[in-house]
Amino acid sequence: MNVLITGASAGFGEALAKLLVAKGHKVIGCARRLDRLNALAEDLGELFLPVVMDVTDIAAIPKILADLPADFKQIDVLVNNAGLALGTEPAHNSDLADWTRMVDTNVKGLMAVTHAVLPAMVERNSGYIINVGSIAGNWPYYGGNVYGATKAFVKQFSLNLRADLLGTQVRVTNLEPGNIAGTEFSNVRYHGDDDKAAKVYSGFKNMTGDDIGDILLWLIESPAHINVNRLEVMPVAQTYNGLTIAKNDS
Ligand code: NDP
Ligand code: 8X3
Repeated sequence: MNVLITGASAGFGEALAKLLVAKGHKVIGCARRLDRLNALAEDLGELFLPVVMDVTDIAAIPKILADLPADFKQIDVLVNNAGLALGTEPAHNSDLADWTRMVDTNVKGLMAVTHAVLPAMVERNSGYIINVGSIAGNWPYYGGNVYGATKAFVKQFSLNLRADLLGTQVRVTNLEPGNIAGTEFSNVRYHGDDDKAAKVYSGFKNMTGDDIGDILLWLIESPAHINVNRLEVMPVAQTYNGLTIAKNDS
């Protein structure tokens, strides 16, 4: 199978690329940092094709795909994984530039790659799009504001894609992970404050990018007649916090 992964230079994307190549699949590994992709290519060999793609550069995406070498051109599985959170401040203290970048990457970038890849899947009547959403798209939390809203978009877009694909064999899944350690996610979210990022994962048994890679591999290798619509996963240490009331009588 040929699998295109956006955000293959770190975290979930990198973990999945390694698992896929070990199983003999071909991977088109996309991201902005070519040095990291090249290092992966050195490890993984010719089944891994490093491709520089910034998903926010929407105009460039169709040409990047059109220029893929012949044996990587057919995309059987698209894993829309590139994404980021920026900041944990409440909305009234947030940076508008952070909000805009999250929308450009998590929403518009994901839309653009999907738009470029989907028609060929429909034409072949076969293919699989896995969107990496988040629990933040399901559950509101303090400081989640625009990040959570982008992931709610990803969830509903995934479900609406399936509605449009009725009668075809093209599958769509929204994977909704909770708190996952060992990736760059929190380092990016805290704008490079690595101490703050590390504290997010201290004091409990973490899930890791490798756990998510395993789940993605399982989805990709699942039988072609099954569509997993949504899959929410969390470490056992994490759960819902419930509704709350700000009391002024205590
Ligand atoms: P990482 O920060 O470790 O990896 C993010 C990947 O996305 C990197 O490869 C990065 O590569 C790439 N990326 C970021 N911006 C762009 C862009 N504009 N164009 C192309 N690639 C881009 O994060 P995770 O692996 O943890 O997260 C992956 C996905 O999972 C994200 O969508 C995230 O929102 C989601 N998620 C993460 C959770 C977590 O707790 N870790 C939980 C739930 C969901 P480069 O910088 O080289 O471009
Ligand atoms: C990231 C998971 O719990 O930090 O999507 O929102 S969480």
